[in-house]
Amino acid sequence: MQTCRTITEMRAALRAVTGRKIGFVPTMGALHEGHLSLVRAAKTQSDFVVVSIFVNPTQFGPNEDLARYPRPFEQDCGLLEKEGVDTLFVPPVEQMYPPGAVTYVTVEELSGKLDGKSRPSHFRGVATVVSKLFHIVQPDLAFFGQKDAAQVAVIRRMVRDLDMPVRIVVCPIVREPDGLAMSSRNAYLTAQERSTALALSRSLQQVRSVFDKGERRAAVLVAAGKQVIQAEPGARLDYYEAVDPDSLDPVREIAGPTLVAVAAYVGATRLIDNTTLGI
Ligand code: PAJ
Repeated sequence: MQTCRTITEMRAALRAVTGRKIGFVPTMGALHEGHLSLVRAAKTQSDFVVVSIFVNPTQFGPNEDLARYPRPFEQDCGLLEKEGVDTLFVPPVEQMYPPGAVTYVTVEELSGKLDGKSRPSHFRGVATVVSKLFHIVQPDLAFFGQKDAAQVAVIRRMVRDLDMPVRIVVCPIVREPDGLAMSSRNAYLTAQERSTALALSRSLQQVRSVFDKGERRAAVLVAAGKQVIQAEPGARLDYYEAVDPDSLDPVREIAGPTLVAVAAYVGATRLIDNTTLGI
C-alpha cells in the first residue's frame, strides 16, 4: 500500500493508474468494521482502491471533539494494508486548507436538516472536503455508509448539482452483535454509557415493530421511538424524525421509502442511527 501525504504525491500516484476503475472511500480514521465494509465493497466494485484518512476540521463545531477525535494511525494502516487497499491518502491540514482558504461548498436547504440543525456548519464542512477529495482523487465510484444518512443525501445532491463524474455507492449500517451501530465515537463511551447507547438501535426496532403492525402515521411511529430514548435516564434526545431520504423533509405518512433517523447524546457523546421503512 502506497501512502501519499501531499496532493501532488496523490495526483502523481493516480497518473500511473490508467484505464482502471478507481474506487474511493473517504474516512476520518479510527477505522472499524463499518469503514472496512466500504473498503471491501470498493475492492469488489473497482480495480484500484484509494482510502483517505483526514480528520476534517471544518465539519466540527467550536465545542465539538476535533482535538480529542481518536487517531490510531498505525492500527488504521495495518487494517487497510490487510484489506489490500492500493493507496492511502493522509494529507495534513495545511494541504487541504492552505492559509487564507475561504472557499466552501454549501448544499443549501439540506445542510440545515437533521444533524445540520444542531451542527450548523457541519454539512458545509463535509461537502467542502468531499468535493476537494473528489477533485484530487477523481474516483469513478465513491463509497459512503448509510449510517450517516443525511450525509449521503447532502453528497448525492452536491454530486448531482455540480455534475461531478462519480457514482455514489451507499453501503448498509454495520452493527455490533447487540445492535449498536459501529462508530469511531463509541470509543468515548464508558461501560455504563455503552449500555445506555443501545437505546438508539432499540428505539428503531420499536419503530419498525409498530410499522410492521400496520401503523403508517409518521407522528405515531416517531413517538414510539422517542419514548424508548426518553425512558433512558442517561440519554438526551437531539432529534427523532421520519423524513424523505432525498429531501430530508418530514413526511406525515409512510407511503414510500422513509428514513427514520435519531440522534441522542449519551453523556457527552453524540450518537446517530437510522432505519429505512417502506422498502
Ligand atoms: P467517518 O465518520 O470516518 O466515516 C467514513 C465513512 O464510513 C462514512 O461514509 C460513514 O457513513 C461510514 N460508516 C461509519 N460507520 C459506519 C457503520 N457502522 N456502518 C457503515 N458505514 C459506516 O463520515 C465521515 O467520516 C466524514 O464525514 C467524511 C465523509 C470522511 C468527510 O470528512
